[in-house]
Amino acid sequence: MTADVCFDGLPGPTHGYAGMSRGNLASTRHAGAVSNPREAALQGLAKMRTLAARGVPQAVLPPHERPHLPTLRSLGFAGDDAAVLARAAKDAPGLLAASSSASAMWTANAATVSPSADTADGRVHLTPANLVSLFHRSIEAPITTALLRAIFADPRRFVVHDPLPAATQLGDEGAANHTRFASGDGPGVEFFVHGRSACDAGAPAPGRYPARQTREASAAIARRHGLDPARTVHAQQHPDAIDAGVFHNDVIAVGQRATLLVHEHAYVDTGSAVAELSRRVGPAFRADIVGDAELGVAEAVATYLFNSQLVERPDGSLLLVAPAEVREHARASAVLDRWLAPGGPVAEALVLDLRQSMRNGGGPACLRLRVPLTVAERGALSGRVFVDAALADELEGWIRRHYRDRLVPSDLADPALLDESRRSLDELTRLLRLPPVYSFQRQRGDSMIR
Ligand code: SUG
Repeated sequence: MTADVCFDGLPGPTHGYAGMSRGNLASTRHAGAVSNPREAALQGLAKMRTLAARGVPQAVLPPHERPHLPTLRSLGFAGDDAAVLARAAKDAPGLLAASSSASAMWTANAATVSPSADTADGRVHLTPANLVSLFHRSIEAPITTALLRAIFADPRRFVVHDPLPAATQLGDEGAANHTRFASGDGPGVEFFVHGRSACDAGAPAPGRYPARQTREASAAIARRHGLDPARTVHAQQHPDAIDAGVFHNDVIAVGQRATLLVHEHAYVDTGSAVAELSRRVGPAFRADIVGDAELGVAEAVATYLFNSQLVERPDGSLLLVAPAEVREHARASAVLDRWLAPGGPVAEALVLDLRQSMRNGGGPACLRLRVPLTVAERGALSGRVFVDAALADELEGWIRRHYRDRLVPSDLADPALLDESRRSLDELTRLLRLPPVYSFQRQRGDSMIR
């Protein structure tokens, strides 16, 4: 029996608003705002706690080390740590902000995952995303790879590939552009969505904002995971949707098992994509296509209705985990009510306050990476990553002890913040029983911290 384990990213101690993601309207709008890292982490943890309490297999991925001194040093800032921070703050505050981003919290961009039922060698395949479209996100790839290799360590069951080569032609943003459908426990159908084709100059492309995922990247992942081409579907995002702020597919569509909730303008040809999925998934497949008259693309982007999580309840019906913004918008709220009506695709909705993350364009679905695992595969994971009430309590205490409740850009140059961040991650490494994955631990020569 395979079930999705949701790996949520815990927002880190340097969570802030630097306006670095062009095409992500919330990120641009909140540039320079005062952030509250403690509240961000508590909101993320509350989501994990709520879903774990409902029996959803819930796991956690730790924050990355930030500010990332190796990145700043590689950019030519030299001296001791305090001098590196001071020089970067003076000469290139944008690079200091990029090196300090807590963006690894959005684990839907951590990797693309194919379960063992879908792959040629019967192992779970994970490709960490290279995230080359944005500098602050590209820094995540090596540490995500190290973390996934530490957790999915058993080579008989798991393959954690290297990220794809770091080139814009192979831009890859992970599971935010990938959905797996299935009607039973056998092989599923994997749906890959790209924003542009790097090798086809004639293909449509957005004019205003970047298309982050290329068709070539999606195809390479399908190949290296050993997927059956007959069970793989590719679709291109509508360029106008990207230009309206749909920087990932999960801003305009969400799917789970045999259900897809999608906006009519999500793809260049939404009708064909849905028909193809229906043909390949089989009669159980069900798509709810929301028309522009019911909710415009701009409204979908503003409310993040489609960035809800769809989670299976024990009876197989679907729970939708939506951001609070949906209920504050009459038309988005009406779509949710229609989905919830008898005979609709959703049995129940949970509405959560994730505003700290939402102000950076990260909703419930962005904060989690789904990893479909059999019971035996679950048992083979390393580390103490499954969230139960006891771990949630410990994480809450850890957040309250270490996180600030106010951060502004000038704080990033404060060497005390770097120290706090490192001390907190050292403690977290022990709490989660992970090996030393952070560079400051490796430099010290730490072996396994227990
Ligand atoms: O890549 N925002 C992230 C949000 C990622 C959302 N993920 C999914 N849709 N799956 C991004 O645009 C903003 C950081 C800043 O501006 O400080 C940021 O990186």
